[in-house]
Amino acid sequence: MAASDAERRAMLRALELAADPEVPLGPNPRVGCVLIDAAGRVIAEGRHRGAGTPHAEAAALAAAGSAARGATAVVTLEPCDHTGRTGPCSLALLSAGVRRVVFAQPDANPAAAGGADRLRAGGVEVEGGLLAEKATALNRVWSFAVQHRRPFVTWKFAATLDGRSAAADGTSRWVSSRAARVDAHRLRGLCDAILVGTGTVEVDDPQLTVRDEHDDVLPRQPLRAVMGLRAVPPGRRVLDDAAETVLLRTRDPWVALADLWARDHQHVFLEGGPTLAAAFLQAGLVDEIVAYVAPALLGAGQPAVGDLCIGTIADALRLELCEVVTVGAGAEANARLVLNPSRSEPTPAESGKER
Ligand code: AOF
Ligand code: ZN
Repeated sequence: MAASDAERRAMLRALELAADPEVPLGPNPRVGCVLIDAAGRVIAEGRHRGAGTPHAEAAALAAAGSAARGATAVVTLEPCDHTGRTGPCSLALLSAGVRRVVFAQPDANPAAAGGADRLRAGGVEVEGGLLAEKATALNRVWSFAVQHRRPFVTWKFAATLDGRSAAADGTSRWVSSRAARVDAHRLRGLCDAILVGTGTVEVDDPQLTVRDEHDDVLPRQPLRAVMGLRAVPPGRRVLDDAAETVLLRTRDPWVALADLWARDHQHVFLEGGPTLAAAFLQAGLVDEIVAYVAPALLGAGQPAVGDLCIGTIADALRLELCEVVTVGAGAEANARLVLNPSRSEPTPAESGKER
């Protein structure tokens, strides 16, 4: 039976619960659940509050108590069917006597999937896919990471209009405006690991923390990861106690991501220099690009990305432009571009034939 209007309303509420910005980002998805009775009235609500805490369904069932019997559970993610940090929601819903389950996104995690089948086998009516795009968008990083079994990689860089990240004499502070740097810190804070190479640590000595607009270090910090075979010189700011730091003794992007994945990290903010960026791009391991472009020209100096071994325009790495916004105003104004590295075909004007 297709979803009713009441179930649709309940799903919109469940999505609201799932999107709670107070819930810390971590290895788990954002999930909300609303239990409604046969008349469409809300019996109880639940949301997932971070790794190790009850799943949204379990939270809603606990709030409903015996009133869950005969109810419909409306949940943003297919109920899980595994014992991970907590028990299977499929069995919890069955033993609570829920009559019907409506979910949005199918469980992307192969280890936990199968809840819909288990519930159907137990005699529960199950309907999947209601407002699935909204739920999937909410968990885009989590869905990608559990499917690919590696972290989602956002490569962030700041450059001048001619793509330079440092001037000819090596100076690079500050390419982007203050407003752009504050914006970049906000994005850093949404990731769970910041990755740079040993070269960047040696040359720029960044602290790699998330700071607010007053430059104060925020309480919750992503992991700082430094990859490369060179040792990190003592006294570097990345080794301070403002956040945890790991040293990944590899130059191989796949090895670095496997290590971060094994540590439960799902969203890597790649902030390395041109060599590291080129290595990740060539390995096909950049999933999103955030570029801050300053209205300035250098004409010489270090490019934002190193050699990609592309010799001719036909081989250019084509990017899909997803968003262009102005960050800051007046002298502070920079452009923020969000791009997707999936290859799209060049238009004839771009292909160089007309020139
Ligand atoms: C959540 N919250 O509300 C739901 C999840 O390690 P565990 O036991 O917390 O299980 C995590 C998996 O459970 C997760 O990858 C997803 O597939 C499924 N459902 N997870 O964190 C929830 N419903
Ligand atoms: Zn569950």
